[in-house]
Amino acid sequence: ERKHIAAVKPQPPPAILLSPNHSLYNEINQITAEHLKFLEDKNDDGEDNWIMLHEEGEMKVYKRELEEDGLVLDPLKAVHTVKGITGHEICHYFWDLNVRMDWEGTLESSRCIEWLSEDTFISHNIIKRVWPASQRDAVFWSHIRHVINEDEEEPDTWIVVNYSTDHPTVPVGKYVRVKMNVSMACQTLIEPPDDGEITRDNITCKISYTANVNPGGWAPASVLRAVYKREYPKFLKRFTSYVKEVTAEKAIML
Ligand code: 6CM
Repeated sequence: ERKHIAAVKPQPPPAILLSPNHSLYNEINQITAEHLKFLEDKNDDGEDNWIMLHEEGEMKVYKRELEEDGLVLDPLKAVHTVKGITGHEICHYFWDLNVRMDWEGTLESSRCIEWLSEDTFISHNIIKRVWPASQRDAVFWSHIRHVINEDEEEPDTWIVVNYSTDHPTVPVGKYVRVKMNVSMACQTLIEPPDDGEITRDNITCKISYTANVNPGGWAPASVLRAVYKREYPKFLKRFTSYVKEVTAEKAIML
């Protein structure tokens, strides 16, 4: 059954669809590989000091407290399991800039500044102002990739990485520039029905999300931590419901 599914799936490229001569080629492959390695190590970074921030049904959000020069850098990770959607769908909608503003609650605007390749673009994002801090913006590349599992019995992984970069057309100006390293990775579990085609009732998506955000300049620690505690669970709920809603009547993207 599983072999049949694998056989009809298109084969993904082994790496980014970008010329190896491009100045970001190594960085994008390396950062993506680091996220995949962290997943393979079962999110174990050698220390067990993750603090539970929020738990709701299958969704669990954790943070580690980290400050540098008075700036809150708390790494965040979350896991979630959602029925009825695939990892390809989750990653597709997380990556697709055309729909970003349909589910994003923390951005004021988002626009593409350059396409690097079919699977990667750079965007400029203006973040909603949080009182009493100055308003922030972020420039990052977004890369989507399908990673085939060498073990045929194990599910493939879909991953999106959003990673801060510089771009000559958007110098730091009006806003404080946030630096970030974010990943959304998914695996789809398929429970094949005894007969007939696979439907949305037969699929479950396991999601791992990580965010390392540097606010880039002074922001009151207590306000920032309160914003994170409220906004990350809200984002995960809103985004996954959004994907369920928009895919419900569509063909399954395996
Ligand atoms: O991952 C998320 N969204 C992605 C697509 O937009 C992208 C995120 C980019 C923005 C990350 C900004 C984090 C918030 C920074 C707050 C700074 C405010 C300072 C004022 C504090 C007093 O990867 C979902 C992001 C969900 C964020 C909660």
